[in-house]
Amino acid sequence: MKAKARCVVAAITLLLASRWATAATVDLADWALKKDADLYGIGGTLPANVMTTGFDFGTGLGTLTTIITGAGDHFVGWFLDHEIDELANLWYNETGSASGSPSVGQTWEIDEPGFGQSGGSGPYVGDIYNHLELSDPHDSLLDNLVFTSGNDTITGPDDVSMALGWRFLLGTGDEASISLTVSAVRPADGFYLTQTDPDSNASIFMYGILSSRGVTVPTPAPLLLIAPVLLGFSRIARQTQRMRVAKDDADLRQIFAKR
Ligand SMILES: [Ca+2]
Ligand SMILES: [Ca+2]
Ligand SMILES: [Ca+2]
Ligand SMILES: [Ca+2]
Repeated sequence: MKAKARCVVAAITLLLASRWATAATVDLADWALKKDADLYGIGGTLPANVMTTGFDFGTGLGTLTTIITGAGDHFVGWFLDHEIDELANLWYNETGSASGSPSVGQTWEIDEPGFGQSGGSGPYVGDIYNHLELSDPHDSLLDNLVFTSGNDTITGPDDVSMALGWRFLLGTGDEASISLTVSAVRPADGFYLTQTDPDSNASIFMYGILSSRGVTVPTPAPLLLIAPVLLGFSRIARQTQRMRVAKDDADLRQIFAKR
């Protein structure tokens, strides 16, 4: 019996070891926060009312909490560009989906992050980042769609990035707390976004909640006109910030091309 028990323990240990060995690697390549009129991004510093202690900026897993006060309309939106198993199968072999129904005032988007690098579904450039950047307390431009940019839609796979936004109204003395979580564990219910690497058979899940005292959700505003000049300047600034990432991508392509 003792030998049999030892066999069972050994089998379980082997199973657990193999699961650890095959666990996918998740990296956060880029992030941005739009808080009311202000945009924060990679290489910059987040404002003091964003709590990051529960979030790992290396893996992009954990919880980010933003506290908002001040009477009037508000917008809080997060853009996160994760890569799953980039070293094993690169970053553009991934897909995304939305599950459940967003809450009132909540918007979302899953798209290629805006660089249209080679690989994935070809010459396709997503508009998710521009949508986050141009959202404000009066309107969220997040399109509630997967891999759709203007009139262009792809089925993927491609480079997946995800965004969640909230519009809400605060009265005098009100306070809102927006918690955004990215986890490798699928939520039991509620609205959430999924990013999947089918080659790694691995997924991450992004969801959030707005909790508040005395918050009401404003009615939707008409679409704002996009300011092309503003868009151009911000694209240049962001591309400069992303040069390191782009270089890493180029290095990886060279490595894989040699294989
Ligand atoms: Ca991948
Ligand atoms: Ca889009
Ligand atoms: Ca990426
Ligand atoms: Ca990605």
